[in-house]
Amino acid sequence: MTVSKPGLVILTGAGISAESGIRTFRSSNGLWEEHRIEDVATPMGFKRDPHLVQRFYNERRKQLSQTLPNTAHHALVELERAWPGSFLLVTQNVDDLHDRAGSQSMLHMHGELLKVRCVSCDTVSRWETDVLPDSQCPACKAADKLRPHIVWFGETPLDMEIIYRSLETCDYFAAIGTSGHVYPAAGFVQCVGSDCHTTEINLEPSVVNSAFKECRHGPATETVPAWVREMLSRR
Ligand code: BJW
Repeated sequence: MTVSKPGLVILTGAGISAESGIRTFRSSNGLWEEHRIEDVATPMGFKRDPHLVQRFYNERRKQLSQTLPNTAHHALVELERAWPGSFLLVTQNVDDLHDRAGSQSMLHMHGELLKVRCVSCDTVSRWETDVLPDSQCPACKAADKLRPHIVWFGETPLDMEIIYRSLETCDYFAAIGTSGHVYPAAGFVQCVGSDCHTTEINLEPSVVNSAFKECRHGPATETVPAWVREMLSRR
């Protein structure tokens, strides 16, 4: 008898990093308060005022160095290491907290704060400090051509083919700490097969919560480790 190995896809959003001290986007004191979305998170905003956008991301890069992964990030690493089948973590977060916790099979679908992309040669490079007007691309040496390696509104998220393929075949799908406002991630729950068990884990019901078979609400540092323990006891 062959026993099939269960496939698991997990989507995370800003809520998983909230208790590490990174503000979520749509909370009352969210990041967007000081800036309009269209000014800092669209290609048009960058074209209009690149220095404002670079300053915004320089500031966020600095904030990141003052944060640490929390127990929810660590629990997902434990789950990945012990999971008997295929495992994919898709994060919308541009922070590096999953990376620092030790997640391996992971995609940053909205890009990464600690990377820049050269608009001249398209090379993506790691970048931990401020981007300044005279900053040069490490690959082609062009000055003033670096942009944040972030997927802004109207741009295509990264690695979508791999993500859709994994969603179509997975047995379990969980969305953690995401409000369900931003597509295509908000529609992932609709992309899985009808036998797939879908779980929402969020502080409160998201706007797409009715699409999930199971919903768990509460802070991620409590709900995620508890869910991981249950998933591993099912093996
Ligand atoms: C806790 C917690 C705790 C708090 N514990 N939980 C009209 C209809 C439908 C779609 C569109 C439309 N018009 C345009 C679109 C498309 C557009 C879109 O979705 N717009 C909507 C606003 C309507 N999307 C795009 O443009 C995307 N591209 C695209 O669609 O390309 C076409 C394409 C698709 C598929 C294949 C090929 C091509 C690009 C989207 C890019 C999103 N970028 C951002 C900004 C990045 C810049 C930056 O970071 O500086 O990414 S937007 C922002 O939202 C960020 C996030 O990743 C994303 C999602 O937010 P998230 O993570 O859900 O955060 P919050 O704050 O919303 O929610 C946090 C949740 O946590 C809350 O529910 C809290 O309750 C909870 N929480 N504390 C557990 N302790």
